[in-house]
Amino acid sequence: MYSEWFMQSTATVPIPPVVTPPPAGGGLGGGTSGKNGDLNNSGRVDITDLSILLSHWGQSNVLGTLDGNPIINVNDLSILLANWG
Ligand SMILES: [Ca+2]
Repeated sequence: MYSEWFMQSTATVPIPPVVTPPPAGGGLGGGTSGKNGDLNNSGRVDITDLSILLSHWGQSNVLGTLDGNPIINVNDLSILLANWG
């Protein structure tokens, strides 16, 4: 019984992919694609960009922000979602 529990507890748990933040100096809004919110310069604003933004939520002066305010908050999220796609 114990060994059964042990085998279950060591089951493989899927690990989410690591999101690489944009390069330092570019800032969250400083992508080269021209789309405000394209944080990874992929040419699209999608779930990856949203993930990057959320991973820096509430932080200040980390990578810059989309709206120019130093704190990453709902204003940055709104800009990102407005440019979605
Ligand atoms: Ca992107």
